[in-house]
Amino acid sequence: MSESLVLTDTQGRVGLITLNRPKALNALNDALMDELGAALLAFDANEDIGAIVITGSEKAFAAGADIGAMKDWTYMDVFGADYITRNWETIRKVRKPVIGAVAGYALGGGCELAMMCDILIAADTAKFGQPEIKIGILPGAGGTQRLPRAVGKAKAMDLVLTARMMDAAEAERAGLVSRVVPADKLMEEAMDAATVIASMSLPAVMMAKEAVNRAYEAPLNDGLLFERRMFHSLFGTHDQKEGMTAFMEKRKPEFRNK
Ligand code: CO8
Repeated sequence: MSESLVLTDTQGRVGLITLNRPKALNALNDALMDELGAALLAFDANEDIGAIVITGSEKAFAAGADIGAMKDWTYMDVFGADYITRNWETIRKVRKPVIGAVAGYALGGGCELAMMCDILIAADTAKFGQPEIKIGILPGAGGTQRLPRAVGKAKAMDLVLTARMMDAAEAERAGLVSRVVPADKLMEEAMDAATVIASMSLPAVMMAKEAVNRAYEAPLNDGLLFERRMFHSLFGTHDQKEGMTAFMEKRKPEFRNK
């Protein structure tokens, strides 16, 4: 039997997903994306899990979609069928927070996958890029849309048109990643951040994620209204009462995630 292309593990309330195609630098093919989608949805549905971490290997988070698999595709293979696309967007269905822990290359579809995570923590070895132009295509899973939103048009255009890579320090300055840490501390940092998130009240965490994402999708007035309604609705939860009561009583809250 062939080895899984995606490994899963749990640590407390954190679900860890490791892309496991290291010899091909985690090049993303259908089989891997199917396994990744299934792992994400399983953790999302698991009430013992409060946050998810996705990582790759030391050398590569993922070096892009599998060029060998794509090489002979025709227009109708890509447009007419659901090759590769069928599980590309599954991560967007996940309602719990997803942290991307990136070491080494995050290129093409790998960078696009990273950008679909809610928080990116990078090792100082991380390299981000959208080099598709070098092989006669353009980014096809959000690279031309999410990258400009994250780093601005100037840098996105530079990366997409020249295919140059951006190192971790530049990615942090540009706002693509939230933290850069030494490579040997990457997993500790990512798991710690996920553990902190998973210790919060799940309804508040899920609504906060949804509300921040709204900022990318809605005009300010709509986003503000959405946030306000989410805020109101949390007053219907046990955890709001418990969180505020615990603060007043100077003790740790005991959230029930409801
Ligand atoms: N696809 C397939 N195989 C790959 C890929 C890839 N993207 N990247 C690396 N590999 C393989 C290599 O072929 C090599 O295999 P082998 O050992 O059998 O020869 C192995 O991984 C190791 O790679 P290298 O020997 O090249 O390692 P280096 O350290 O010399 O170089 C690089 C590392 C710079 C990362 C180099 O491998 C590289 O440039 N890779 C390709 C990067 C790239 O162009 N990525 C974009 C791909 S296109 C894309 O992602 C479009 C996404 C659209 C998604 C749309 C969905 C809807």
